[in-house]
Amino acid sequence: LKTSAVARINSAADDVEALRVKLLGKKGELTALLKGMKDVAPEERKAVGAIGNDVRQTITSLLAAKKAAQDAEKLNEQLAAETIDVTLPGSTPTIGQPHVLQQIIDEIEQHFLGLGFKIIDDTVDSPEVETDEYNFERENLPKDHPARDMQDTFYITPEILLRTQTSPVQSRALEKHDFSKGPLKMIAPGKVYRRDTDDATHSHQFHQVEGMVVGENITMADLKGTLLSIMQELFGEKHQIRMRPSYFPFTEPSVEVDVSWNEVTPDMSPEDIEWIEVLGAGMTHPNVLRMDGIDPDKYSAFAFGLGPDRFAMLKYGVDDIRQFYLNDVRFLSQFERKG
Ligand code: FA5
Repeated sequence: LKTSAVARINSAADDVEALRVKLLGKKGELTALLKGMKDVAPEERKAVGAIGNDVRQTITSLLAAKKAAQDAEKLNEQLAAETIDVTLPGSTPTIGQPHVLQQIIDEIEQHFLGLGFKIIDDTVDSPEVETDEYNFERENLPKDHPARDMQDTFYITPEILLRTQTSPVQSRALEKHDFSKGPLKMIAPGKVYRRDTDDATHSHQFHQVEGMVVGENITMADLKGTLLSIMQELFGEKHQIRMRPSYFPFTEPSVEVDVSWNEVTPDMSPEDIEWIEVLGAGMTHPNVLRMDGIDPDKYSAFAFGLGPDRFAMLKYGVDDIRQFYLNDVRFLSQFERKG
């Protein structure tokens, strides 16, 4: 048995375990042989038993060695098969990027941080679910004010609504501001909602960036300079801005701001400039300051509300605002963040 077992183990192709069962298992060949012990004369049993043990040990260690050799061979084969061929062309993994609207908002934030503005934390002081009081009343829009119709509103209860503008953040920021530490200079980016019918330039959900500066001797010139700086940052030095008289209940005077779509050069006549409206702004109404506990004789303020969705449309030539909200990767992947 020993001789034949050694030969069989050496030539075993793969299933060492099956061979072990065959040789040493309960119904195996060695067991069968040892069953014959009962016929062996008692004085020879010891010697025969020793031979049996020797055979078992030899077979066991040979099987173990064979198994180890086979495992090593398998491992080598696997390693050879898994070797990376560095000469094969690589496949580029898809890497995500911030949404194009977030990119515009980031650019606006960076610009205003550079001007010393603070950004209002939109998780704490800039709620999307607002009260009628902050969204309208504190913005000089009492319940029966006709200008409420300018912004069609999603009401949750008669007093709670989805904010139609980021302007309520003005009051929330003012409440927390300590004027002994200097003027308030803030921006507040965020989402707003209106019951507008969606079309190419209107979405029922869009973004605004509110801005406000409150301090002593703040003038319309400060407002104009601030808006000019952000427009030129986003659209380039050669673009002009134009302020047109407008109406908002919370600012007096109020303006709407156009940015020149084409670049303006000294030799151009005014008729050649193409203007596009991008935001609303003005000098904060004394009523608003008073409701926020600020003395309008001591302080003056300007505020603006700009629409990053419209900015992105202009900047990238997107002709339908709904594209921003469809989450089509083919569309969004065009706007790779630069730098
Ligand atoms: C306001 O919401 C005022 N709160 C802005 C303001 C703030 C004025 C502070 C004065 C002082 P208006 O409704 O015009 O204003 O909206 C401002 C900007 O939001 C618009 O210029 C436009 O860029 C954008 N916008 C308005 N409605 C939509 C809409 N349905 N879809 C996309 N963008 C919109």
